[in-house]
Amino acid sequence: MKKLHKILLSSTFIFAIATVCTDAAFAAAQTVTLSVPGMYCAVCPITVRKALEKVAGVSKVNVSYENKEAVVTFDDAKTSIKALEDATFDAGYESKPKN
Ligand SMILES: [Cu+2]
Repeated sequence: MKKLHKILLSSTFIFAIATVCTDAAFAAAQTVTLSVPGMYCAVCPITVRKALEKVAGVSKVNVSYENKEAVVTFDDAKTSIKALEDATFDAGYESKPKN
């Protein structure tokens, strides 16, 4: 019984470490480059930028009209690439992550 107790304790310990590491990974800032092909004039990038900045968890947005892309830094514990795509779509611009 004593041995089993020890095993349970150590697995709890490992689980605790794994949980801490997972949480830290989830809190990491991610950067994604979204292709936004629908931008057709100098005002479009401003609209796209404002739409992305409204998303909770987004910390930085850089939109290039010339490259037709938006570089977004976000907390992936608070938002997702899908949510970013939805935000630009709602503003009238389709976007998808570039690779
Ligand atoms: Cu425009």
